[in-house]
Amino acid sequence: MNRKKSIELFNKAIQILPGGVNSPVRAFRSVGGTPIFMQKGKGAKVIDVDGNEYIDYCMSWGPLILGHADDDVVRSIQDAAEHGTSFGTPHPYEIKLANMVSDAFPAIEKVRFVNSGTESTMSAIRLARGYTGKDKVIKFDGCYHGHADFLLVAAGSGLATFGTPDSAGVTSGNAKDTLVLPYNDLKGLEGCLKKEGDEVAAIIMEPVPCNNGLILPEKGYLQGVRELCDHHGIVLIFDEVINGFRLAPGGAQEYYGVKADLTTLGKIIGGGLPVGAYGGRIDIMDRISPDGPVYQAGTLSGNPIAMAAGIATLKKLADRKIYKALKEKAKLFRDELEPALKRHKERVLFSQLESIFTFSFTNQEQISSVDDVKKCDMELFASFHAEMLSQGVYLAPSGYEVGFISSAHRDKDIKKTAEAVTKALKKIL
Ligand code: KE4
Repeated sequence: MNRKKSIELFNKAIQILPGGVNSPVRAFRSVGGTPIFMQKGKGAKVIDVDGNEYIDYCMSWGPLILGHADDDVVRSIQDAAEHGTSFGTPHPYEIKLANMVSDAFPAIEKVRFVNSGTESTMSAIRLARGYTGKDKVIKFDGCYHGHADFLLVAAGSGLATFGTPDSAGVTSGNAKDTLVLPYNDLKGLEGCLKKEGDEVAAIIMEPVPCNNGLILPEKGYLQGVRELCDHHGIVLIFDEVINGFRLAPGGAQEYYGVKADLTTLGKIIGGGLPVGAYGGRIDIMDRISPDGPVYQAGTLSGNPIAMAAGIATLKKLADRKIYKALKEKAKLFRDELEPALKRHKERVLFSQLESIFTFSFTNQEQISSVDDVKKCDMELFASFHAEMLSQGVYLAPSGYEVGFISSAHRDKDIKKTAEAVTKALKKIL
């Protein structure tokens, strides 16, 4: 494929933007080659600056469950923009989107909008510490919760891609209150809480981790964490920035029937615009300024255009028909892949949960922990990624990320993708 313009633009970008990007994982560092500059997207397709077309499964890392430039979402943005972009005052759309979020997540009795997933997790943890008066926070290895200092400890996503679980610039003072435990290890958590439980303000976790590929919770694990939090008076924060409105309208909480005390959201609730949110039990949320002593603020929080995009998106998800369609698309994908996956079953594992999937180059039959992920061949993933690109399929440029099917992916897109996977696996394996 001709990528001349992307290369030219990248050479300009690296003069002024660190790594030529505004978010590290976009830099293609773990898959090699030059990042591709996109020009336009519609439905399941994206077109790069050289005019090459791809079927997209990165989907802006999760927000675009309706696909690119959904007509209703675009129209809602246009209508909102004509009335002004931002007022720094309350706006009716904030109430509307908040109620839509709460309708989907019964555990969210009150919610505060921010501008990113990072802001939502950072604020939720400050709130949990303010509410409990305790300092320590537990996270699980390989889960990524954005780039707040105290969470850049054994994180996944971009950091896992660079294989540097800690980040420079995070002081030991900041990291010392963050305990990192293995995911899916209830015994380990129980043991840790026996010692540290009295000092732990919160446990934050991706119920279904999607930043080290796709890791599935073992049966009873999430319920077990819930019970340990109840026993020790610990605030359970489910980081549903990816899971929320993806696994089901009510995210992992609806999907697995486990309620969190606080929930963080992002991505889908902004419909592709910058929106994050944290919310939960009213007795906790009432501690947030201006009602309570825990401070948190944001110039563009609840921005009316972003709210409008979120409202248009959640409106289409509310009738739930889309989730049935996504399930069928995901099944079609797996069925079409079956022969190739069987042929190469010693070399590649296809993991899938609803419309989330990942390809891991390993002979393992299941990925249940970061240690399992570390045994995967990321060099092979890089070759796979390049092969798929050459066949017009855009996967997230990292073996630690996941792919997303949207309601805009048609059966013929999925069949074409499965053919491309079959050819790519044949070539690289
Ligand atoms: P943002 O600050 O990037 O909006 O959200 C941080 C975040 C929080 N929680 C979870 C579970 C997340 O997955 C994320 C961000 N996800 C990554 C990719 N998986 C964003 C991509 C990027 O960093 O560019």
